[in-house]
Amino acid sequence: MNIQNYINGNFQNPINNHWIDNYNPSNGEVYGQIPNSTKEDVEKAYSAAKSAFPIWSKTTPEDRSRILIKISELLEVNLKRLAEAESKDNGKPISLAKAVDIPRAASNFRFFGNAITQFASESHESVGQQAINYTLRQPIGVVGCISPWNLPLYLFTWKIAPAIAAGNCVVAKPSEVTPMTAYLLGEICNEAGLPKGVLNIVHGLGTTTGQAIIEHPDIKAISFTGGTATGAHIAKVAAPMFKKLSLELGGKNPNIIFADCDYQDMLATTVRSSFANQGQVCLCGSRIFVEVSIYNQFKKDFVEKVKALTVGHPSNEDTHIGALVSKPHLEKVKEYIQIAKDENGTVLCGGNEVTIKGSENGYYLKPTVIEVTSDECRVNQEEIFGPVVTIMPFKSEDDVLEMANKVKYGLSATLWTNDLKRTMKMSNELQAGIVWVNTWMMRDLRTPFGGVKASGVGREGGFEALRFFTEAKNVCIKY
Ligand code: TXE
Repeated sequence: MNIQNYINGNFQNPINNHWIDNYNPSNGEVYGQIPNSTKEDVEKAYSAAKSAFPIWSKTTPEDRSRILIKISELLEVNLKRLAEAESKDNGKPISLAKAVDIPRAASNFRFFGNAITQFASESHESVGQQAINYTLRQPIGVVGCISPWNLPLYLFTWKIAPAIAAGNCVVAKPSEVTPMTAYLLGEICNEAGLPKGVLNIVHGLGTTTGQAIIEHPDIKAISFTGGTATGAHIAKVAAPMFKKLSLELGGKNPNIIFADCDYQDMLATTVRSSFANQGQVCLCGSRIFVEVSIYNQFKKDFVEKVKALTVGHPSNEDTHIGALVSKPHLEKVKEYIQIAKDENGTVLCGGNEVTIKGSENGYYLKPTVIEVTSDECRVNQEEIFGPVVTIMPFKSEDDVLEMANKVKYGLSATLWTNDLKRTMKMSNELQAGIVWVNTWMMRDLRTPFGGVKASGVGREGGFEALRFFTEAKNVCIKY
């Protein structure tokens, strides 16, 4: 199926009529084409957004809210169709797309549709000076949203929903690897009555289409989720233009297990936090540290559970582990397994590709557990972003804290313990934007979301996102 750009409420071909193949990771076949958009297409999208801005930015929060909630409802109505498209485009198990990705996209619109009606200005009476100060929260104008392939509609809408809720108009680019549900979102926005030009979706490569968005002098803010190297590049390009940036980048998250935890709960969740979406979630706990007294027991039980996971076709309801997103990504992950072996790591299970009958050219890899002897080896330091985790024992709180923090990333951390003192100490000292204690991936959309160090700058979620997508202006009136 070929898809088109969505500009000014219309679906259209790229100006140069150049196209990129879109692959189905479950069988390695090309199943459609997407626009290979250029600077000219981005300019067209920008013009549409610019024209829509004066009216959209003056609509009431209630009017915007009504449209966002309508989009949310239509995403729910179309859940099955969207989940199937997402699973085919990305390789993720259909059960995951149905239960998590698409419902979350709907929640994003519902949440920000409601949040904007509660996003109140602050005011202060400056006692003694006979003045009153208040803060206007004004939309920025035209903003850029660029999203990755791992959670395609989930992350695309996580940016778009707050941007338009706050009164901005958007030029957005989904990943060229997984464009399908972003394309379908355009249809839904039209049906929900979103005015033309408020959202414009341009498809294409990062280095051309994405680059045109970040270089555009009048796109004043960029919300980006993707790789750390791309984030650094965006920061460099954007700095001389003083663009506002929100960068959600890679992670190498520690999963720290103490002997006093609820063992069965921890075990089941650790399987999920290691391999959900084939380990292609920036929040996956890819470095597992286990207190030495339970290390051997954990190793045995964990490997047993991982071996029982079903690697299969993404459209099969029983599949736990679907296909990796692309051939180059599969090759990258396999390279890391070799690097682990070269660095004296022991592959406890997995480590090799899987052939699925009827889909022999799909990108399937067995979930892989590697026992490492040093926390400093490359597989423990670099983001692999696949179904590969490392495990190693630790002796004390201080030892594990040091190892957990000794990476360039700082997105999330998971802690398993029932000791309150330890919980407080560790959660204060772990270098991460999110710390989960005795759970993983439990999300409340009101909370701030983002990382420290090489995991990015800025926070998404709740009022943080609405603050990002607005400029604060102080007005001081003397009376
Ligand atoms: O990401 P890219 P890739 C990590 C993960 C993965 C690695 C690379 O480790 O293996 O990043 O993945 C657009 N100007 N994460 O190469 O390139 C691109 O088109 C503007 C972590 O797929 O960063 C896509 O839309 N845009 C992550 C988006 O950026 C550009 C999720 C992300 O692509 C651009 C995904 C440019 N010059 C990968 N170059 C997470 N944090 O969840 C690329 N893009």
